[in-house]
Amino acid sequence: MNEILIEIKDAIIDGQNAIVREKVETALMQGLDPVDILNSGMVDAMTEVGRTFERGESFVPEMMLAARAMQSGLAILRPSLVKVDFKSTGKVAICTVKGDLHDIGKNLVSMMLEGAGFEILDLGTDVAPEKIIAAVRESSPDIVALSALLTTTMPNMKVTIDALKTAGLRNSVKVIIGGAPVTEDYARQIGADGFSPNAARAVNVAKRLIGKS
Ligand code: B1M
Repeated sequence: MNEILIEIKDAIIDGQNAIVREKVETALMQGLDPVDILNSGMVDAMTEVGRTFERGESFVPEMMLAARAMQSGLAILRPSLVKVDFKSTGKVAICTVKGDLHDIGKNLVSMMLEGAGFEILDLGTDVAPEKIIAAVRESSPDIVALSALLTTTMPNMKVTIDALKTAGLRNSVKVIIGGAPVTEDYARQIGADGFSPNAARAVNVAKRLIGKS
């Protein structure tokens, strides 16, 4: 792996915000592909943090520091990942479901969708179905995009879809879901319209669902 990508990965794992920002800037100046910086340097770092957490070698504070360092790197990378088209491809209301505070993956999906010309309505993290319903009523998005990182919060995706049905809104929006524990099978089971295992593919799924692929 390119030396600077290793340095970015190590700095994220160590929670070194300033170093991450500086190294991402350097990598961009060196002409590295922003998608490689993201996938090989940054996402790899979070995967490693997850592994050490699982083995009991790191703890929540380390995860938080790494997440913060990842976000500060993403802030530098964002303009290079996102080049918004003039005409909106469609509108997406996106959030992490109720009970779930993980937002790095959701933010990446937002950025990729925004880069593909979608208008993004970011409802944030730990979002209750009622708030999503209110957003659908007020803003009429084409797609509701739900992210969950915990096996304990995944069921809130189904709760949200059921709430949309009860509110009589299910047929007015497409629902796509994703997040580390989520599978295509699960998406089918709970009646979602689409699933993506990563941020890049979420763009194709979203475009296909609204007939823009
Ligand atoms: Co948490 N955490 N965490 N955590 N955390 C995980 C998810 C965990 C797998 C770690 C582990 O044990 N190995 C584990 C979950 C286990 C499980 O459910 N089976 C876990 C746990 C247990 C917890 C707590 C319960 C810990 C505790 O307090 N005891 C707690 C829960 C808090 C809560 O949400 N209520 C907790 C807290 C936290 C922090 C706050 C410290 C921090 C989050 C900070 C933040 O997001 N702002 C954190 C972190 C950083 C992680 C890990 C290390 C990294 C997550 C991440 O950002 N990955 C994570 C371990 C891991 O995933 N390796 C872990 C990078 C990101 C780019 O990937 O989010 O998967 P990801 O997104 C991908 C795809 O999934 C997909 O595209 C993205 C880009 O390709 N995707 C979508 C995501 N959403 C999508 C939506 C789509 C489509 C694709 O369409 C709509």
